[in-house]
Amino acid sequence: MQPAANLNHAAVQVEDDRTGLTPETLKRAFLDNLFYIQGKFPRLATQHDYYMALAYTVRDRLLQRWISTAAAYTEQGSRTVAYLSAEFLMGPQLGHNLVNLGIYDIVQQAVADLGLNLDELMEQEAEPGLGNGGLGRLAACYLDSMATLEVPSLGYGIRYEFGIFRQDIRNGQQVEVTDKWLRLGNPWELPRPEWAVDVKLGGHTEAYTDRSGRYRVRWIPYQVIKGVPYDMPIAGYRTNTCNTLRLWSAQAPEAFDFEIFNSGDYLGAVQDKLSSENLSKVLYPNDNISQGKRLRLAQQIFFVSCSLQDMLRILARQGLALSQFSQKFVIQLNDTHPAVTVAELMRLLMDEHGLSWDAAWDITQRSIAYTNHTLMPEALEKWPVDMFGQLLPRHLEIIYEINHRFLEQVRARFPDDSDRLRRLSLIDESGERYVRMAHLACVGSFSINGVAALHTELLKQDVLKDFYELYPEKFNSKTNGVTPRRFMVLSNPRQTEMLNRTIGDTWVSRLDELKRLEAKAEDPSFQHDWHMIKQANKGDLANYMAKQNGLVINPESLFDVQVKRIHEYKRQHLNVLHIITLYHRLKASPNLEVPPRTFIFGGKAAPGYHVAKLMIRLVNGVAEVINHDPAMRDRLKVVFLRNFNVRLAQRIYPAADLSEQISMAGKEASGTGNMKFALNGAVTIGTLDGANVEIRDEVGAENFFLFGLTAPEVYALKAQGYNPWDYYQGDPELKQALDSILVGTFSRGDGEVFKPLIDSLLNWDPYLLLADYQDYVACQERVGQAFCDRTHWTRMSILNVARMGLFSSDRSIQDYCRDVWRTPAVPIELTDHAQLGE
Ligand code: GL7
Repeated sequence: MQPAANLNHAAVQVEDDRTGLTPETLKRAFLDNLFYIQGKFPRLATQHDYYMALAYTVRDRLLQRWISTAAAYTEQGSRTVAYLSAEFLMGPQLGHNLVNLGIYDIVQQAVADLGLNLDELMEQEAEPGLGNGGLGRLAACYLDSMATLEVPSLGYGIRYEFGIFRQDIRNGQQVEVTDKWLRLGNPWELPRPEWAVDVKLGGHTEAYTDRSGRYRVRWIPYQVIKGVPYDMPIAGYRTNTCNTLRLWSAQAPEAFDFEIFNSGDYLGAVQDKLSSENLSKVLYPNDNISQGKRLRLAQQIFFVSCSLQDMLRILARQGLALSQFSQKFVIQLNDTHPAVTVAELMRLLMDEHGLSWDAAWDITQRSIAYTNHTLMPEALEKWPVDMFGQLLPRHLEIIYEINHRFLEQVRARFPDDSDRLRRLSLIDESGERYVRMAHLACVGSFSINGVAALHTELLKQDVLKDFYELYPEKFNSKTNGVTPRRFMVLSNPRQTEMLNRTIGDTWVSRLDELKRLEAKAEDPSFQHDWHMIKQANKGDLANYMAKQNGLVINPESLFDVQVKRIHEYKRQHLNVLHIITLYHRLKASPNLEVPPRTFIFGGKAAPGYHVAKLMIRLVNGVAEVINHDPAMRDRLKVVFLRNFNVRLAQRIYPAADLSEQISMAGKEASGTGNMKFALNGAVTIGTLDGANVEIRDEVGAENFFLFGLTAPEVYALKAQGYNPWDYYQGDPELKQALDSILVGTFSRGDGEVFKPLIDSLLNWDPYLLLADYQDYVACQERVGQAFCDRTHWTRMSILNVARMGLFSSDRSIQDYCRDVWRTPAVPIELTDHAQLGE
């Protein structure tokens, strides 16, 4: 270990402008940054310049904590969680950092004193949309909770140049626009080129004998790519901890390939550079679908290899031996996207650091834990063996060897069970041969967890049954959670203020304390205030919808909301069938007593997922008809909000009355939007799927609108032979709804547009919409009646919030720490920077 340079005499006197939290200091720092970082003065400055000046002001305060944190971890050699994820859906940083630093109000005031508006400045930030949906957002919530709980952690992922596409709606259809989030610069990252590493791809391997006569393998790659880390500070809520999210950006190792360059092929050399940089260019926009593209596999090995090499560097820097790797780090695999970790860690330890197979395997298995996030068969990653071997020849050899040893063990435990061997093998040999990434993750890790109680049970009984029989002790369940800092404090200031006034403000980091609200659920004046807050939030969203969609929305109407990725299993089209039914009923009986409703949708469809895109088109087609029907004015409105992202989500949850969580039971692993809605006082209509089950247990069956088949009923119905046609023929309202779509009522008379969607429902209906339709519509009638009794509804809303304490990501992280990671908290003291030179 090289000694730290003695900077003592040169220690920078950190002056108050970088760390101070008084309004005066903040204002001075802000102007200083405007002049000396943005190089602007007020007359020339844009709103974006002001945003940048403020962001740097906040960043300085983060860096003070960050440096103290890094110093403490380095000195103490603290056990660290390495959270590996292909996605981190971070959302805008400015507001969230202000909340966690506890300076939101002071900064709002300071900015106002300068004649600026904090909300407007926050609008300037391009959000880092480096994820698709729940899986990526969960990773972001977990970083927040790890920092808040003072758990040493490093998030590792990819710095995609283009995050999830921006969604435009033209003629009722989704249009994708590239997300150039880095265009105006990113004040929340620090490039660390000095910690760049090389990643090999392609080529072939050679065996050789080393000087001590041992068999070794060397890998001669076709291509080498440089990974450059960019660090983002992750501040805990009112702690001094500031952890790191380290995202890797791909670069060519040299500006030119000199061999090609010397041969005169200048453009070819530059071409090579471009192709290297493609690696971190764009996020694959699929949610719960695996695409099996070579570039995607290259992205996975890229960030996994960079991250593992980085951990080995840190280990060495702290003077620890390789054998101490699993004491220093626990690696959590966020789904199978980083599962190649198992083979890459083996390779690094054996080929690059000279360990034996057994020593390397021991370290690998002790260090890795795997979270499964899906039961969808099309999301389970598998790579054609040929493609895998061409890109990662050495890893394929290692996987074959792991498989060989693994199947030996299975054979010993279950003799004469070749069927079981076939099912468990890391290689799928039923047709074209594939590497099964979930199997690799299961064999290579000490812990396997699902993300909600039901999901874990289904993993044990079905998807990972054979692994459960083999390693029951590895399995555990960790119900997801969400951060109350972003999804309550930041997004719903009115409700936050009322909670603080009623039960104090400690609930923000101990969400169980919301329980104390229960005492207020019957209090008429509390109920009145609670209702007024919801109305004010709905008024804000109504204004936004007026601007975005040009619609006049009645804030008194029931806001019935479904926002999430568009997917057949999530069944947005079941929601639409209910809307059409209600529309037909109102047309037939204009005096029908139902409360006015505003149906709100939002969500992106994967660009290649045609049926999902048709579902968006259907929502917009129904909206066009209903919103233009004078008879529906003041009764029904349908709104599709474009470009659902973290920022828009924060506007929507606080304004929702009803949360739609209507996936077919057994398909949604957990869901996390369900939690965000309930924490903002929305009541759920939902199936017994994912975390809905636990949410209902917590809030009480009487405060939850349950409908639909259960997971066992779904399996039974499918086993007995499901025929959607029977339901179509047997229910006149259902038939009328489907027929109206088919004849073009919602596509300007064009009967072709929605034919694929309806054909699929009538002939196959894999997600049992038709089977659940009647119960759903009946349940929606009960929702409508309940909403008309304001006292009753408000009471349900209060009790939902009061009983949602379990669903904080802090609780999830505590569970991981206790059962899986065994990482003690490391409190951080703010250090005097002059001392850090010693
Ligand atoms: C998901 C699940 O679909 C979702 O139910 C879960 O809440 C989330 C986080 O655990 O993970 N799995 C998955 O592949 N995506 C998800 O959102 C994309």
